[in-house]
Amino acid sequence: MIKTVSTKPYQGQRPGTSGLRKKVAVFLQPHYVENFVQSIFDSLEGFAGKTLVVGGDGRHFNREAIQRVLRIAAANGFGRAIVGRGGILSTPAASHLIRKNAAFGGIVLSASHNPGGPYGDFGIKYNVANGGPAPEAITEAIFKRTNSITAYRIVESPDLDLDRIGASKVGDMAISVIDPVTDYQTLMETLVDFDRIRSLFASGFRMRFDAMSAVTGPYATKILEGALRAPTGTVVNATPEEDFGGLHPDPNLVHAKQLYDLAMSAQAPDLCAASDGDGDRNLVIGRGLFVTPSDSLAVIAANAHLIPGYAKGLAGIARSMPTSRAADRVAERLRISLHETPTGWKFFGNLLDAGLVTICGEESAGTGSNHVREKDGLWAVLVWLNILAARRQSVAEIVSDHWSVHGRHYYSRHDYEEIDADGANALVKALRDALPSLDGRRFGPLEVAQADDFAYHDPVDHSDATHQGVRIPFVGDSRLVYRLSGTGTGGATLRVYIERFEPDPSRHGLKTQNVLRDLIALSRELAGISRHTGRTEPSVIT
Ligand code: VG1
Ligand code: CO
Repeated sequence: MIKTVSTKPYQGQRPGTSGLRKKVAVFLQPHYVENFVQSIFDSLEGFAGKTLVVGGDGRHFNREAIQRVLRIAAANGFGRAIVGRGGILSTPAASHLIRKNAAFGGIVLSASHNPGGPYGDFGIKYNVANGGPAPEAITEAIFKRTNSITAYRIVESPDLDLDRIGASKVGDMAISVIDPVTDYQTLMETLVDFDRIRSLFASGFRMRFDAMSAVTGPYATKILEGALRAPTGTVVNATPEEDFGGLHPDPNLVHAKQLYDLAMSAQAPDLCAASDGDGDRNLVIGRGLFVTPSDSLAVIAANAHLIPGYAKGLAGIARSMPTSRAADRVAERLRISLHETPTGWKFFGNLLDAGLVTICGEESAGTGSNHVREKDGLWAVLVWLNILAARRQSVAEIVSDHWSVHGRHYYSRHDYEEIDADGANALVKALRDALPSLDGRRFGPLEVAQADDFAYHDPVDHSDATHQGVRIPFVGDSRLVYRLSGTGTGGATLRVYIERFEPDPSRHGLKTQNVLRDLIALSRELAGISRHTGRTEPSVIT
């Protein structure tokens, strides 16, 4: 039943910030998926007879890809596969299943917040036994293998019925098709105070959760409207669609604009929230106030003692380098350690495994904790609900209270999407070359302090990651950061992160883009953005 099929390498199967992401059309090329999946297994050892978790965000090609992954896994000797019904598993739920079942690893099929459908994007990511994304040593080994692969192994078997819960087989490999929500919900019940949130909803608290026609729909409906008894209709766009209803499942102020407008309107519910394609990102907006993900991380950390799962205190906090330093101020006050890592959740895994940190976050709408090894969108929303239920204040009150204690980090990210890759690389190179001449330089009232190209030394496995983004801090705690995206599928995307610290509470209610105006202008001038990219304005501002 096992067939060996000869194949030839495809160029460019290098996993980026979070797995291999390409246009669907690229994945549809003959053997493209098979090459990559076989390359994953060729880069691993010791999985014979072990368990693999398989699921995806339900986008176009998800079902087909899962059938192929299962056939290749069976042919390579995995003993069992756990598959979400309908091929659906949110990224954090997959991470939990790997951990709970002591699986060898998992394959998550997702391009996350990227658009889906036949003309959209697809992605494949490998997660290791701790439930987290494979570290760079493994992703690089996989990439190497894709360049030399000559054959893959696959079993010949009929398609697995993905919609029927229960046991079956693909080749000699046992299959368990499971409900994707049950285990995840049980985990949430151990962390968050469900009784308290139920009484919050019973008291008339109103929220809207926009699942963006993506994977969190079933999770949010069952947990928010089911277990927590939020009114029916709280969760909108709750059915996962293969093309996300033709929209971009990215929970930011651009792609979740309707939700944002509602939150800013007279009819605003107490809380608006959303999650992305694969359920690992979150958006939190109070009535009249968008909470930046950087602030969200800081507020969650500062209030963690109100949440049963974290009542004993935090070991430490980790944030990706471009994330604002709001969390650093909380860590300082709590006298716990703060770790600054490169962009991408894979860099948090070792810190979490070693017990050095409890809570992690990224400016890109990612927040999570040691309960899994991925960021977790619905978890962040539940944690916010727990804080709101415990404090019985509005989101705006909680956040302004936070700023008055810690100061406010005004923060914005400007993305220049789908620019020419050569121009983008030239821009970054010019910035790097200019670094030695930047220290101490003055731009109007702004004086540069120790600019560098961020490098990370992992304190646990002692691996090094270099060239992780150019940091230009200024005296007085303002900062510019530049890096190129590692998740895009067309050209290059330049991300510019702009931050200004404001200690004075009388200046905490200003408009972010106004407060950052001079830094924004400087960000363009300093990097020659229009010269290198031909763009004078970013495509997305968050
Ligand atoms: C982006 C974000 C990063 C996040 C990654 C995966 O990466 O900036 O913080 O970890 O997406 O998120 P990049 O390289 O494009 O900046 V997800 O929800 O798309 O898996
Ligand atoms: Co995602």
